[in-house]
Amino acid sequence: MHFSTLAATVAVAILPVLGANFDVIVGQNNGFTFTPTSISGAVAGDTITFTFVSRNHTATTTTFVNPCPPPAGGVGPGGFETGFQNAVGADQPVSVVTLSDADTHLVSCRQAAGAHCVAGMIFVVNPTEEMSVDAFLEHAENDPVQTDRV
Ligand SMILES: *[C@@H]1O[C@H](CO)[C@@H](O)[C@H](O)[C@H]1NC(C)=O
Ligand SMILES: [Cu+2]
Repeated sequence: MHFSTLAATVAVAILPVLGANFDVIVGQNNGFTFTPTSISGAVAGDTITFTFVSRNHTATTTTFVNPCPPPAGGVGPGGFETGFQNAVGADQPVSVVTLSDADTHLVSCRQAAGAHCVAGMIFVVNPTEEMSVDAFLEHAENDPVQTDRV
């Protein structure tokens, strides 16, 4: 084995495995939005860095059919929750979530008892043909729980 190949092999064995990071902007242009609306190919150990740029939002895992509002703490397994991140004023808070699997996760904001969610504030980790951004958005916008509540 050539020395440089050996050195590279040793380095790979010793360095910790670093996951990929996905950047998501929350509330761009003061909207009820996650930008981008989905990420694909995310696996365990990858991170999502949510940067909150307006209002006061969360990124919280929820259910596909009745997503609004997402429950505090998020829906598991593999669920996550950033907590409320207020960007009113100068701060643009950042919340980093580490994924524990490569599953599909449906994410929404739980501000205002689900009103942001019904307004279309949704995001999908690893969408599928069935659990697509469009299908999830339709469930959010038509959530009967929220309709009853408002
Ligand atoms: C953000 O929203 C939450 C939930 O409505 C609220 O409890 C919290 O006080 C808000 N934070 C700020 C700084 O306004
Ligand atoms: Cu929100």
